[in-house]
Amino acid sequence: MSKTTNQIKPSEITPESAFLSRRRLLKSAAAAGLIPAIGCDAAQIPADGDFSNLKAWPSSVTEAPNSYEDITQYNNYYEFGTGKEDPARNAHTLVTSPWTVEVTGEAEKTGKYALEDILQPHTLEDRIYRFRCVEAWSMIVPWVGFPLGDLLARFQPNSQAKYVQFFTLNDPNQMPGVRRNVLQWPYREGLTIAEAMNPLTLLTVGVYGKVLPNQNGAPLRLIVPWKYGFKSIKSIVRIHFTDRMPQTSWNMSQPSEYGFYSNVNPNVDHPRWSQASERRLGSSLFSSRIPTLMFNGYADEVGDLYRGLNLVENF
Ligand SMILES: Nc1nc2c(c(=O)[nH]1)N[C@H]1C(S)=C(S)[C@@H](COP(=O)(O)O)O[C@H]1N2
Ligand SMILES: [Mo]
Repeated sequence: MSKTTNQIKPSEITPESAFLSRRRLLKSAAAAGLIPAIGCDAAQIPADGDFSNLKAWPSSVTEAPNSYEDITQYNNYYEFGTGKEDPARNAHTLVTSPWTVEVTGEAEKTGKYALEDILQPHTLEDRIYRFRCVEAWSMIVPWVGFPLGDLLARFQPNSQAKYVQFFTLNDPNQMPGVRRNVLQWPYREGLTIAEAMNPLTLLTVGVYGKVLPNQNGAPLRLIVPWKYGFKSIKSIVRIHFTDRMPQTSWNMSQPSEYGFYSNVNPNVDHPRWSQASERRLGSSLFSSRIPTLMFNGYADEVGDLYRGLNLVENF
């Protein structure tokens, strides 16, 4: 991966080894009953960018995480350009504070919420997830966040709320990429309400124990680890509860290639390439590709959501 002009000083990054050993320490302390399994610290964006008291999530994958550099220098964020190195170079113009999220549609408590109020009652967790792009590269990422469902419940969605739609900021002054019609802006995505409430679906504010860099979707993004990466929408400014299957940017641009569900599925190929295997980012170019797992390896957790659904038709 080549260097960019927007390098984060090494001194600002928790060394990966220190981060991971702190994580092991937390985990064993929790197992020994030394610290409560559920923390009671209210979540907030720390001024120094460094989260503390993260609760280590027991179900994290044990594969070695990718490097901080892989995760933050090779990105998809079309609002800042379509090249993989464009977001790290360009996303410094995004203003992430103050940040407001608007809640609309089929819920009791709609309105505008400051980011602080969104985060306040929640406990942040450190979860190491597999993350796979539809383009067949993948990473292992230690995200910081809390279950989206815990937030959605606070808005009291009503019985008409069958789906949830999300929107990214759309500001040509901050986002040079939205001046070109490569996608329909604002970037939008959606989930069924059951997918949104699944405990794996993570509302994400950090990576490697640090506040999310802009290029990874600061200050608030989704991570849906059993779906292709484009479902994991960045820099969310609106959450909309609806009774219909909502529009999603990639489906609008190319419906035959990008379905609403977009569950990782090695048996259903993209029309232009195979989805049976993937290339783990950062591994040697000469190493062979690894097989892609059904639901990206999360079949035990989410398989029940799709019982009886034809996954070839509902791709
Ligand atoms: N708003 C917005 N969200 C987005 C995208 C984007 O272009 N705009 N790209 C998606 C795609 S295709 C992927 S693979 C992931 C990449 O996330 P990462 O850069 O943190 O690895 O973000 C997703 N979320
Ligand atoms: Mo992607």
